[in-house]
Amino acid sequence: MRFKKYFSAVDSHTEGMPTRVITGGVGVIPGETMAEKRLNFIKNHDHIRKLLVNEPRGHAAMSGAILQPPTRQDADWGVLFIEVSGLLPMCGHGTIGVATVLVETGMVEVTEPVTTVRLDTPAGLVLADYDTRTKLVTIRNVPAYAHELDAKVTVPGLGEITYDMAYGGNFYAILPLERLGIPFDRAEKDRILVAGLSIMDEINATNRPVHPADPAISGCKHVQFTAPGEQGADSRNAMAIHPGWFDRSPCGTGTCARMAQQHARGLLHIGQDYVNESFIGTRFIGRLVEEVSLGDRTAVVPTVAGRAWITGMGQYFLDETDPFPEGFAL
Ligand code: PYC
Repeated sequence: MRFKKYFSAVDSHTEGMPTRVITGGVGVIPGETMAEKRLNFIKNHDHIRKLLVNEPRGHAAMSGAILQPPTRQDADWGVLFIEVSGLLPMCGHGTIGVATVLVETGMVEVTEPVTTVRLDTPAGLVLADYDTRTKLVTIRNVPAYAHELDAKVTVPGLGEITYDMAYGGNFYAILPLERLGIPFDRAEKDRILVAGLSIMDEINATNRPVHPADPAISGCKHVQFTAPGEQGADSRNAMAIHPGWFDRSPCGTGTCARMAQQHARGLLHIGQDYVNESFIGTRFIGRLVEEVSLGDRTAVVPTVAGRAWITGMGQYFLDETDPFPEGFAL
């Protein structure tokens, strides 16, 4: 046996959704900003992502974060978010996982009762307040905005679908699941997923969203099917994600996009809490804290709070004779 690659990681989950935090083995990715490092990684190092998230080391809904030195002086760490669909500009559950790992393993200086971790992400600076009394991590995300309300797309097998497109660190097509006549029920997950993937394909082919301040952020890989909230939640979601899985958490950037959409519709005010529930019943508490400009758009700054738990520490290897150097997906 001889190792070609060797990575160290701290595995965690945020309200059910995994974040494999890669603490060593990747090296420093070239780039003046985290956005540049993300593009460089996509072009030259994507085999590392595949190895770490695909089977047999990962699975079809695997997600992670690669720690990097920050590119800006006001940040503690830089982060690249990896998952089976590629490299995300930002990831909310991943940020909560990274902040928890950094604090609980002592990789940042810890202050009681709240430690603020400043993360340099490809989408911008994100602050994470870790509360040592409750384990609750509250992130202050990059600005979110409603990109288009009541957009229409014709989808084979579904007909004309009306949806809202909103950005919360990634682009989200948002629509009530009821509109497709499918019950909000995990037993229906296969039908929901097929519909979500068809909708995102058509949107990307005909009305691909592009970020107003950063054209490198474009395209829709997430469809947020909503259902009315129950027992104190404002909304529930089945978050269908490319290439074919559901977020297990309520989705941090998806919750931010949902709040921006609700704000644009006059249904959510600055300072109001918004409880978003996942397909497995876990919750994030969101809030919009201020209005800002984003290019030529009006945007909102969201916060999202949730908890993460460390599940293990791992060392992942690639043996030089391994026939699957990038893993595989079934
Ligand atoms: O929490 O932002 C999020 C997220 C994005 C994709 C999966 N989770």
